[in-house]
Amino acid sequence: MTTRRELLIAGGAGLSALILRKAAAQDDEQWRQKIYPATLQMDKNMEPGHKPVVISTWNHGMAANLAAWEVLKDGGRALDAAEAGVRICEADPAVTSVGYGGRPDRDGHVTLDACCMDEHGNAGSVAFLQDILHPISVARKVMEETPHVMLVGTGAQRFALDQGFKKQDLLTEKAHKDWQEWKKTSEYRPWTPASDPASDPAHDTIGLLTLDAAGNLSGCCTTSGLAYKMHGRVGDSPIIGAALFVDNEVGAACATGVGEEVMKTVGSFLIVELMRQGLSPASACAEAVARIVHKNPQWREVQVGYLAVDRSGHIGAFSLQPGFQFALTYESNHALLDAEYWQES
Ligand code: SD4
Repeated sequence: MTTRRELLIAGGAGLSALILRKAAAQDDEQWRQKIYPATLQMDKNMEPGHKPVVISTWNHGMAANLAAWEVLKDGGRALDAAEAGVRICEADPAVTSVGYGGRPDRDGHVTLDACCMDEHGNAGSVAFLQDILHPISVARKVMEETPHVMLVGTGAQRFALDQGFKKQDLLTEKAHKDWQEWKKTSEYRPWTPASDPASDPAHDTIGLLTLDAAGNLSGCCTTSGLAYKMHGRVGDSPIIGAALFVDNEVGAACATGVGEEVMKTVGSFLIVELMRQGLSPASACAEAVARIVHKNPQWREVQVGYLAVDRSGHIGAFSLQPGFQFALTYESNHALLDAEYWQES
């Protein structure tokens, strides 16, 4: 039998795609009912979208959203709001996977990945950047001041210093102590559901999406990456299309979790393209998680969470494992919510 996925691939363009998608719709519905029933129910009861709106990953997204909201509520630009939001986490030493206070790699270096995208499809990114407090603002400078999209390592740092950013040691005493403790076993485990089912302090990248009053979308993502990663490892967070993608005609998506899984499935780009084909933000996020499950037999060992917003302000969230929370802010609403997660059929 032809699978839904084959039908989608076969139907690459125009009318034939439409016909094939319709033919697949019934199978599709049954498959979705089985795998993510709550998301589907949410789709059916989909309320009108919200504009402006901010959505971001994890508990620390609450503070970030408030900073973003300050910009949006007065009619500010989505990109300015997104940058203002994630800068809060970059500067907060209590957030152990972003900027200052972030856990180091296994050699004791805090190395930063960040990217941003605006309503025009412009993108900027830095990877493996060290000793700069606000990598997101360097990424924005790359976007706005250079002909490039991505700068890495010492080149990114040199560019940041040229732009007036100051050097700062980002390894806090606490992160240093935790690293020393980790070195006693040097056991590297990006995520272990059995030992830490509800939350994982090694996972708290901030991805933040904004829709402003003018109807424009933007997004930012910033992280110190997976704790105790190999020196030189770069995750999904600075990769346009993986941890972040924005298409003003359709929507925006961002990711958190084990970046290798997100990169291999180009998660955020996939979500935006699925929304373009008509999936709701929630179903598109669920489908992106389904790709990981489909491709990786070890999927129970990793966490990935996705967020999405469409251009009408409908939002979606979905994760591979339980425990993924996201912050949602619009009008007088400001809440931390649990994402739906993959159910084994
Ligand atoms: C990475 N995606 O470096 C990041 C880590 C992360 O929540 O999202 N943690 O792979």
